[in-house]
Amino acid sequence: MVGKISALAEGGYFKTPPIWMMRQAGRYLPEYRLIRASSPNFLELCYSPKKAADITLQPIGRFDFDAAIIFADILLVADSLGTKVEFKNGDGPVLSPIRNKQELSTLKINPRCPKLSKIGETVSLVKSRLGADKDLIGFIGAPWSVAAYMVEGGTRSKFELIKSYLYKDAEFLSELIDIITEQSINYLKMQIDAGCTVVKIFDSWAGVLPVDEFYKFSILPTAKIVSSIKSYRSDVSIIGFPREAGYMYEDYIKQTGIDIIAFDSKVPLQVAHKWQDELPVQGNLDPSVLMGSREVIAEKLDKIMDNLAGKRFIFNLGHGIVPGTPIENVGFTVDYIRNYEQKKNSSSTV
Ligand code: 1CP
Repeated sequence: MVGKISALAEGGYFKTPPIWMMRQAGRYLPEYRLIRASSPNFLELCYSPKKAADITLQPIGRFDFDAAIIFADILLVADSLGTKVEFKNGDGPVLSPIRNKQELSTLKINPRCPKLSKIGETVSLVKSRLGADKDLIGFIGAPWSVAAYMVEGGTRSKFELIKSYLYKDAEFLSELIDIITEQSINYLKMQIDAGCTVVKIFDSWAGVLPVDEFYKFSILPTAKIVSSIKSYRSDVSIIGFPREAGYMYEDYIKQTGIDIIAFDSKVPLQVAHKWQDELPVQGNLDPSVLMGSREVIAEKLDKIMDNLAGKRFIFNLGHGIVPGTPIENVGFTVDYIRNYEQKKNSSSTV
């Protein structure tokens, strides 16, 4: 038996689309906050297989999502290369920055990093407890997005510093991206060996790249990762998410070799509908909609389903769930999508 996302990537179709949500394990869940309160260090929590497996399965227990995504973070790759990474409560990540060749030379590619092997243990634990009808999603940050945090030393709204390197020292940037790419391939292979059936590449900051640089620093490294993974295990499906890539989504789809495109809330549904002739699409409810009334949520879900459910589709958000999201609205959304077909048929026969 394969999960629905894997089946879609292999050409299957479901009238009722599979559903999961980005950041489905996280702060909007009281059961997550409970474990988190007893583990002040976020990275240590990621490296605790038993706790990370419990967290991964929390949203499956509550909402019966069609896929579990391993509780971890895209910045673990930076940590594994030797960068100091800290999550200060509420302020996002803080990293020891990599801004010159000397700092770059401190990074070490490590195919059997003991810390990352903890994530392999999490994958195995989750796998043993997850129904065979569900996909288990592993992930990495795309090299560009991980590099953005490493150069900036944390989250920035426009990533102006790393963007300056595009033009003043592209060679340094290429070297950094190559190192991240190689370590990410090692890490993805390990997640796949441990039992992930789907992997996702989060290029969260792809949207800050201009056209030429988008080819060089988003598409090319992603294509390299995809071809390595495909030659390693051709049965694993790869989801690409070049967030806010705008007009560049189509080249990304054509040139990276990904199996499924995840798209953000700014992509018009008619555009995603056209992409469905080429590959399954995943998206794109704005996470803030889940803060709205049931009427508003239903109206937005109708629009997404009417446009996309007729072809290969995975229901998801356009970005991660916001911490203050009412849990009832997540449950309402899952039920609404699952009952949609039936509701449509009964209203058309009245
Ligand atoms: O305080 C806490 O409890 C930590 C909050 C948190 C969580 C729950 C962070 C910090 N990371 C995570 C888990 C996580 N991160 C998952 C697995 C859980 C799931 O999806 O259910 C995943 C897939 C990620 C991926 C991730 N981390 C991305 C890519 C997706 C995206 O949101 O664009 C990014 C950019 C990060 C970096 C990150 N991790 C955490 C923070 C606060 C940040 C910075 C975000 C930013 O720069 O705005």
